[in-house]
Amino acid sequence: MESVSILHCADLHLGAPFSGLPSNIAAERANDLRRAFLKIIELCKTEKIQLLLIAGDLFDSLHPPDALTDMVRNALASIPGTFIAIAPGNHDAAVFDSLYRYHDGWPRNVYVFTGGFSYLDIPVLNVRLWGAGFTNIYQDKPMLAESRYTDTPLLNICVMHADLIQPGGVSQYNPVTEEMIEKSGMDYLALGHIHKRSEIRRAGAVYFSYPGSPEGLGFDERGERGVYLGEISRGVCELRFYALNRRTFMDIGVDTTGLQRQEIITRIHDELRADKVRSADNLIRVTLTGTVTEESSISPEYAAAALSDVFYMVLSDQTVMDVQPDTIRGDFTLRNIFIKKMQERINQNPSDESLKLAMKLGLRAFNEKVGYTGSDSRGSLA
Ligand SMILES: [Mn+2]
Repeated sequence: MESVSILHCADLHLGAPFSGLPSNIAAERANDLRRAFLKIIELCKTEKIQLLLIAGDLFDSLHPPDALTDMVRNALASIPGTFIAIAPGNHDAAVFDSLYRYHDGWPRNVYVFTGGFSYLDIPVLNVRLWGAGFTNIYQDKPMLAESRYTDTPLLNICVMHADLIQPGGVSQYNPVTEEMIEKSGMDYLALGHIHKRSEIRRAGAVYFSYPGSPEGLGFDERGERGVYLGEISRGVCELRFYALNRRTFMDIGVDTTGLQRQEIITRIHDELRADKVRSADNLIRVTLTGTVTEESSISPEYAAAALSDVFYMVLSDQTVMDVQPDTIRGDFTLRNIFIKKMQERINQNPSDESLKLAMKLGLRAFNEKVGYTGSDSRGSLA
């Protein structure tokens, strides 16, 4: 049976600003996205991919910088043996002055869907290639449609950016339901938009999937990330997931109750070891909960030093401090007065988190040098 080898990717978001991260970390992440793209190009060569499907949001913005678009076009031109289909998404919609509309600027092996649902035949691949492109950041009418032209000996393969919704639901991002997919008559539907990977799914005779974003774009995009690749023939879909993320976003929570400082750090390292990428490449958010004592309390500076092998770390300290007044030097110490006054104010305003933080920082000041430079949400760098 005739089959075609495909690589299905989506949501690379090249040029994303990573504005929530410090500028040097954000610059590294921008490089990581370019690296993921170039890795996809390399896979097309090594895996002899005949059809590369890019299901939207290849770029993070409507008008990415020339240096970026030149890099992308050169890379695509470097795999002339692979046919490339791009379906613009809501982030890189084919608006009137979109780079996708400068047809001369794209290599001959690239086809961009810059409008409504349509197809082109690629007889050499035995494929009828379907797709649609966003022409605006919103696309509230469904683009996928039934067509009698799917009645062909060619394989019907479709690429588009679309939001899979429940029947009766709504979306401004090209809504599609399983029922619509089933009726589409496709052999494979390559979707983009949802950044969390789906399994290879099936609606009736139609296989479909979301590969997700190949590099996480924030702490809500955790775990292994990558693309789908493999062979498709009529009634058969043999795609496998290929992880290519350079780094992993991780959310690490530790209940500090009863733990020493070093034990808390060990727990964090244990979680880091469970990930497949090197801990030096991870972006972690550490949330501490439970009760700490002055001795076990972890300052941002302590965490930064103890986890200096991690690429990027942000500490969210939600612990409650178990405050013990001085007993050795009698009751009337500066420290005890501070504790008493702070406790009174906390009792008056129990919901004011800044008072609890002030208590923690003040107690730290009695014990050690305090070089506290900002809120708990600031990160520290390896
Ligand atoms: Mn996206």
